[in-house]
Amino acid sequence: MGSNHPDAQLYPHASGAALQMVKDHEAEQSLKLYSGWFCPFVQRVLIVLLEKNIPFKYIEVNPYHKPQSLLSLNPRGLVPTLQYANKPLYESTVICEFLEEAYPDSTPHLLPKDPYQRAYGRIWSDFVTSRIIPAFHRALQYQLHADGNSEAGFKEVKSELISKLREFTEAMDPEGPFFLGKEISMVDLIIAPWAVRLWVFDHFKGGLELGDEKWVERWGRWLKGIEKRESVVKSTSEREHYLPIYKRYADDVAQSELAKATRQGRGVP
Ligand SMILES: N[C@@H](CCC(=O)N[C@@H](CS)C(=O)NCC(=O)O)C(=O)O
Repeated sequence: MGSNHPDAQLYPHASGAALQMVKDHEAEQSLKLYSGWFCPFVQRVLIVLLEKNIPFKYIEVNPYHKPQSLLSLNPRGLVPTLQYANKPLYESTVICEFLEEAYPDSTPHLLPKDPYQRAYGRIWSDFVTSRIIPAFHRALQYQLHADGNSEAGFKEVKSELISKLREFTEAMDPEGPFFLGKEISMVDLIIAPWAVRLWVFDHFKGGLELGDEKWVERWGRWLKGIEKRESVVKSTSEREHYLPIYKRYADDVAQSELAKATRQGRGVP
């Protein structure tokens, strides 16, 4: 690992709306977030921090050129990594729930009070990480012209992703606009970074073609609420800078832990 990692050549920092957000979080704070501006797992945590208006310091690191400062906190060398009262935490979903618990007075509350609703949201948050993200990457990394692959195989991986999005959508509160109803909650934020990156399929893979079944209208209504959410907008960089990163996934040459896991049929690292 180190500077010769093939994915290390990245645009060096956030851009667009996210650049301003980074500037707003440059001052010293006891809570520090080690981030990669492009990383959807980081964006989960940023969305929670911004939603709840929790003070934090943003620290940009390149996780493909792992600095010692990151490795000494997180032996996995992945972002997001959080430093809280000088102690490290990692794993985006763990960090998101931790923030909810460690800042009980910061609103909105992202985990519902009702234990059933809370557990229900967790089932679907887990579904995002264990089913939707792997399906997203299998479809994105599929190489039509590779040995053993075919138009039918490509259709199958795209259909798999669509059917996962459908399952997720059909589990939503029918009225919404958010997953559990009127209020935004953790599960909305856990999937948001991938939902706002679905354009990669239009750009690199000829589109997903969700169709016009009933669930698509509900998905669209949910997505509209998420896309314009301030925390989502403020944690998103300019599309042109995501393009070279996602091109490496679309060409299936990315060497990130996630890209390798996808190739080997494993789940999210
Ligand atoms: N399971 C981790 C995944 C985090 C992750 O894969 N982060 C990527 C950036 S988006 C990373 O740090 N990659 C470095 C590498 O692959 O070596 C989480 O949820 O936080």
